[in-house]
Amino acid sequence: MSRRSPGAPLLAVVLLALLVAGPADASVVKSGGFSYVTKPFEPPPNTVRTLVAKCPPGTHVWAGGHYNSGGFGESLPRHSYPYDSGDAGTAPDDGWKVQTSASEGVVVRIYATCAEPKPRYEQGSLPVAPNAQGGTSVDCDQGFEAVSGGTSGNRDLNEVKSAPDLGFGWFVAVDNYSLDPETIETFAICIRRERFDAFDNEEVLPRTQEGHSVDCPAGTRIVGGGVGNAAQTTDIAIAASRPVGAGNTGADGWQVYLDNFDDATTYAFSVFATCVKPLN
Ligand SMILES: [Ca+2]
Ligand SMILES: [Ca+2]
Repeated sequence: MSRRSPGAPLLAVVLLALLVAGPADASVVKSGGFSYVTKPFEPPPNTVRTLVAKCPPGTHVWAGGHYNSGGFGESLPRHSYPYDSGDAGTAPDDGWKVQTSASEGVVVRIYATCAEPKPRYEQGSLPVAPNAQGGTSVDCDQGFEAVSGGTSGNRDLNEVKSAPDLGFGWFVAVDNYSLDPETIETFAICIRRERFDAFDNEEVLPRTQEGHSVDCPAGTRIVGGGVGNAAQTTDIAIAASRPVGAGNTGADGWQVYLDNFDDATTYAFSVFATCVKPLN
């Protein structure tokens, strides 16, 4: 990624240190009652891997995301979602997984926003026709707000939209590159407290990668985020979608990079951050 958010120089130094050391253990930044986990990987080139950032013991996942050091077309994330481990029960509260591929030498970072209060996890399924895009909202119960969401499933489909919807849920969409109908799993993570949003618009030109970030409102902390766009065909990939500035109060937010594979069409996109007041 060639562009960084204004708040990124310190982060860049930290990332550089990690790069010099090579992929290492997860780092955890604590702020406002949240544990922000970052786990770096250097996956084998051009194979699809599922990479994991685990929440610390005693915490549950509220959101997650991914970033990579590659440029246009050098990484193709398929799905980004909360997962369940071998703990008691089946709640996908244990951390964040991202299914992705990357070119040689590309470092991929997986992010998880974790906290002691346990959110409510809503799940659904979405059938998608061959060579088409399918989308759906995953609703939260009345009185809850969605702070994040995602999809999991076949590697021939990739997530292209993931954002708060106009109601009480989270909207996700995937492009199905396969010749078969496929069904994916969908997720929304819902909380019973007030959500503060930030969003802004950007454009991605044909055959390029574009990034954009938004900051949380003053007095709030980043939880999750995502991206909406009007691309209706298999033109777009979410190259990165991640929290930035976590622990840096007043300069935290969400960052998205999109790859536009179309030869002619410029697509507008919206970057969203979901933020809450500190938990403690
Ligand atoms: Ca679990
Ligand atoms: Ca379990």
